Amino acid sequence: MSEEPQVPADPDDETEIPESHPRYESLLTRHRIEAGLEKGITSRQGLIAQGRGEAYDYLLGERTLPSADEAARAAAAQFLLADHPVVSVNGNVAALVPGEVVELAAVVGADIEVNLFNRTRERMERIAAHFREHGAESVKGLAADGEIPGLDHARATVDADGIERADVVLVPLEDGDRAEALADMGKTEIVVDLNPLSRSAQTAAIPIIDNIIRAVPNVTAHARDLQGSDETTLRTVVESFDSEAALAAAEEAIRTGR
Ligand code: PTJ
Repeated sequence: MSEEPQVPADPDDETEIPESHPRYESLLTRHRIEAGLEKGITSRQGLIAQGRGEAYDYLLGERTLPSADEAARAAAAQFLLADHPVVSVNGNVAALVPGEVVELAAVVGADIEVNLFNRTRERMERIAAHFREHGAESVKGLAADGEIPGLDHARATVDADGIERADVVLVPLEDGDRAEALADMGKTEIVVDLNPLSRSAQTAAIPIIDNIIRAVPNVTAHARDLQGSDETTLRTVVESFDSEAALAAAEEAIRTGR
């Protein structure tokens, strides 16, 4: 007699996913993205982006590489050195790590700004409300009075007192065009992306090649650890990070499985 399957194919509630399951994190991620789609915060393209990310995560061994951990520490130091840090969030980030983003922003004193590839007023408002439900006091992105030069109108729209004036921006799961345009504005860019070959990762000052589910809490943990460090210590952490070596280490891990 066959045993009952341990994991429902389509759990209604994420607490139904057993933590002991070997692919727990992947199932949890899928569940959150599906729920995000149902709530109208994640786009249908977001499902495809998630599938692409998952494939890279599988090849990376669904773990945080030592090089990704170093990147997360450098990101935390860079945030603590910033005057106007911003965490840019889209429909996938909102679905996957809303509470974790709110916590990170609080620890490093960053603003949260909704910035969408497929921008609609309705989805902007839903995502902002979703972050407020998860504890964000204010969420930027709806003023839409600023601009990223070099992009078409919808994708260029930002808040003047948010991303436009930011010195350090975390852009997770970003498309390459916008990551490049932000870097061209002179911003110090921290990217979270599972693909070390993506243009966003290649453009970033600090590319974190890791699943956002692991990366955001890891940056927060490093920020807590580094809080209270003097400027010289923080600068040393940032300057000793080698982005090219980190990208190469991730590519090597994908190619060799080590
Ligand atoms: O909500 P919107 O309208 O802003 O749209 C968001 C998406 C993600 C649909 C949009 O930005 C997009 O199409 O992105 P791309 O060009 O597919 O790039 C997404 C990148 O994120 C890819 O390189 C994926 O490998 C990576 N990625 C996907 N899921 C994860 C991830 N990286 C880290 N963690 C993940 N869970």
